[in-house]
Amino acid sequence: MIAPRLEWLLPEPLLDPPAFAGFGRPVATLLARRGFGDEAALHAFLEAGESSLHDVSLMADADVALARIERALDAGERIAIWGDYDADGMTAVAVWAIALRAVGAEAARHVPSRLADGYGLSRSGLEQLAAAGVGLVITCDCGIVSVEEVEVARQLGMDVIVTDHHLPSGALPRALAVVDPQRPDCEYPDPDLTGAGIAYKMAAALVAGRGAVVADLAGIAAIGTIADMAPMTGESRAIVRLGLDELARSQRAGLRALLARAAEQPQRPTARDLAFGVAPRINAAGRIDDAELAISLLLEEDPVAAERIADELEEVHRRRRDLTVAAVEVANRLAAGNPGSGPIAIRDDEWAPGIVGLVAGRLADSLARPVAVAARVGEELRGSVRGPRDFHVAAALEACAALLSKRGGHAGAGGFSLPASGWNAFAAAWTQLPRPYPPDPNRNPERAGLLAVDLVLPAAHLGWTLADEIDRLAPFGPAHVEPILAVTGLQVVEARRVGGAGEHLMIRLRRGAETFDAIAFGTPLDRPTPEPETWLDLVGTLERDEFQGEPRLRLRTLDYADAASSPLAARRLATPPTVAIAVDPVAVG
Ligand SMILES: [Mn+2]
Repeated sequence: MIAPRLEWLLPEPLLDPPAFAGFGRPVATLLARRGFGDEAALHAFLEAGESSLHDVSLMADADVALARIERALDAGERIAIWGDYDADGMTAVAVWAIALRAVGAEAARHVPSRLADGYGLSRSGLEQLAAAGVGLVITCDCGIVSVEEVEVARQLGMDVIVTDHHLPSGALPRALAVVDPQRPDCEYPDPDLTGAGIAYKMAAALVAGRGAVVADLAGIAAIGTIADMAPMTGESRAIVRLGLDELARSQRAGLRALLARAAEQPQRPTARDLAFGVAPRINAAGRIDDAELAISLLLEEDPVAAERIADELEEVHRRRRDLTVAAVEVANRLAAGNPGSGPIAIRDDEWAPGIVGLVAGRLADSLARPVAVAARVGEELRGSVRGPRDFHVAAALEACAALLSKRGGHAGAGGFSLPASGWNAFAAAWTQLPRPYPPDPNRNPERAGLLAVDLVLPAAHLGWTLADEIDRLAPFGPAHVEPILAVTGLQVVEARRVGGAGEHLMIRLRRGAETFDAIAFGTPLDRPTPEPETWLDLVGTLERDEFQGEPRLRLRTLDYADAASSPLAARRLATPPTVAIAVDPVAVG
């Protein structure tokens, strides 16, 4: 008997879902669960695009900022873009650079080095810009907390326009304009835009205002929007939909070279390609090389140069991947010495500081515990924290403030630095923090191994109609995830281990006279292989792929269990006998 490996969180059955034109009962059930009340709301969501964008003037200071940029353009004043070394920040820089070029200005670019400078504005960088004759600095994806540095810029005779989406820390910087929907006094209807999303809104307004036309602004902003995990709702969804269309048709040599390497079908890139192919490549440059490498690729218009830069970035990406795999292996060994469910602190001075966030993320996901990971930079340790939802990372770092030289972040992620000599004291304090944090006796620590199911489905519904309907709900992302299905009524034909070390499990299943394939990537080796002829319930997502040149569907499986011991068994028994079918008595829901 095979029991489930994870705990399946089944949705409450929905007996009478509303109808949505063009969607069958299963997807209609899903849509009702996601809060769509009527056709109009659903249509607005699915067709999000140009008409769903809000007027940028609704953002506090946006008009002041645009007027100041106009003045700089008219006067031929030197403009600099100050960005960040992650994919959101780098794509925001590229959006501004392309837009300013379209209206006749070649802007200077300044992206700090993760290693040498760290995040945000700095005195030395501002002094360089002032010495180069810059009169106006536009920040993107940073600047809202750079209160002191904005004073430095003023003393150097430069105006600053801050565009950012991070939370202010108390007083706003005294910049000429502060464009940030997280400003407490900003009444912009959509607070979830990323740095690249805000750059797109502002830059598109600038270009339109000057009567110019330029391609690829939404396409590049879509990359940053997805990289920064913006919810796939609201204006971010509209930018991603517009951007995917634009990327498909883009003539920009750098984008074409990047998509050729990072998208499954470069002529039809998807949100998944951006998340798992494009964004990691751009991020790799900022993590272990120079952010400018990725930005120059986004901007490149010459095909020969684009190929060369794309190859170079590809190599950086491969190196970043190898470094991460090796570091996660070591980190897992180090974490094994920390039983329990409390916070963990891990340090290895061999690790590249640019990958500690990735290592912390992998461990926090697999262990469902708060994880702090640090590496050495000179006399200092730089670290990154990720944690489950019951652990407020920024608040927890605040509790260790006395032991840290720098700290910052939000609920789910954060960063810190401290003198190398202070590690033991920090690790001791950190690992003693309670879970949940802040302590709340009514909140249970999140457990590892929960699997939230969106829809329970008899196998008869698995097919192209369902796949097409689910496709129409894309792009998926936070707040609108790819539907996870629990499927029942499948009998095993054969199951076998595949992959170099047998780490994946391939299951061929039968429903009636047809076969249906399932693939479970990364199935632990101690998981039993299902026996032929047994009935299996499976949880996973519906995936299109190609087999011997023919399109086919398969279930990308996250967990499976014998029908008799699966969490669906209880629901099967609850079904009235009048609708019971021998092998398939579970209703959609
Ligand atoms: Mn960002």
